[in-house]
Amino acid sequence: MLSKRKGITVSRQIMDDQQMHPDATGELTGLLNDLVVAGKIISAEVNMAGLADILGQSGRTNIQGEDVQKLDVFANQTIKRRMEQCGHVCVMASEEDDDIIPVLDGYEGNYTIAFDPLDGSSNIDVNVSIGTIFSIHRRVSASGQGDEGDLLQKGSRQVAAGYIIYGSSTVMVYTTGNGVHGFTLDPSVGEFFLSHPDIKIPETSLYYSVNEAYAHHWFDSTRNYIEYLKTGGGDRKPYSLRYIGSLVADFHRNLVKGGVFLYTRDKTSDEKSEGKLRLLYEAAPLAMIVEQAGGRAITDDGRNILEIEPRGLHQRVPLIIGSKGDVDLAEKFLRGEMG
Ligand code: AHM
Ligand code: MG
Repeated sequence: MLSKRKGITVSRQIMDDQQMHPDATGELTGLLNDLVVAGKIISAEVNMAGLADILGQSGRTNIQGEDVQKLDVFANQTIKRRMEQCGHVCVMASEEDDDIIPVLDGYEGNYTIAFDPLDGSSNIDVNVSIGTIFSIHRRVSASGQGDEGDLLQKGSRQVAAGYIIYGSSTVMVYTTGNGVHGFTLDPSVGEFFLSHPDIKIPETSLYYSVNEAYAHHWFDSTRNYIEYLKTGGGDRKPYSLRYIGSLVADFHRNLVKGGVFLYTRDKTSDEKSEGKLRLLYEAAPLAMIVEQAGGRAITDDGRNILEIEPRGLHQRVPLIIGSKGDVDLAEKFLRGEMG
């Protein structure tokens, strides 16, 4: 039925999702709709990236009437401002902030949001796709301002997760646990329209995404797995490497075309002893999306990402995510069943 409809807006889809939950109060719908607004504001700013230098910093103000800021700071502030007064959130966490972020007094709601405001930010200055990733849980505390405990919930308890990718076009992908849908922003009318209904990630692929420069630091299981993928053999085709260095962009390509992304532990560096990516802002939300699309997400010691109990807001986690057949194969190498 989904595919027969035409011109479906993201707001329409969010309301349809709500109707699948008879007890729903509309709070999650309201929250997601406010996130859509934040995404549009950030998208407009991203599209102006670089022009500030040409037009002159003082000559240009942004939508809030302020001087132009760095994009990652702008994205962070935009989401915080929308969420703190939307009335549906009790506490927030951002990859860019050390501590939990309160909401405005009197506006406390029943949900929490954790977000990476602009993932892949090292790519901002070079016109490579970047994106906002978000993860939403129902609060566990009773009322008032939320606390860290509300945010430190495992990924399997997420009620919604998604991302907005600012690329050749702006695309929002989200799930509320009833499949994954993608929407493309039509900038001429400022509306997201359904472009990728009920996304299913291909079962296996011919692409792997990893920073291969770290190969000499990898554990043998990772090295053997990648070697196996890229060398092919028998009637198996060799895989190709696709690595953008912007997780949200690498993930989106793999979700649509099939592929496996890895950021595993690093043998030599303490700093990367748990990989680089963050559980709350990156791994858990993308894991919910990939599972809803028929894929898998695990750590490099075979744990399901969605079952990890977070110990801290900025906890890092090794991540292997993508097409189910490719992740299953990685697991065999991790277990020593292949290699
Ligand atoms: P960021 O949140 O500071 O942008 O860092 C996360 C990014 C991911 O988007 C990307 O997958 C990874 O860092 C790339 O790291 P590396 O340069 O080590 O390959
Ligand atoms: Mg990031």
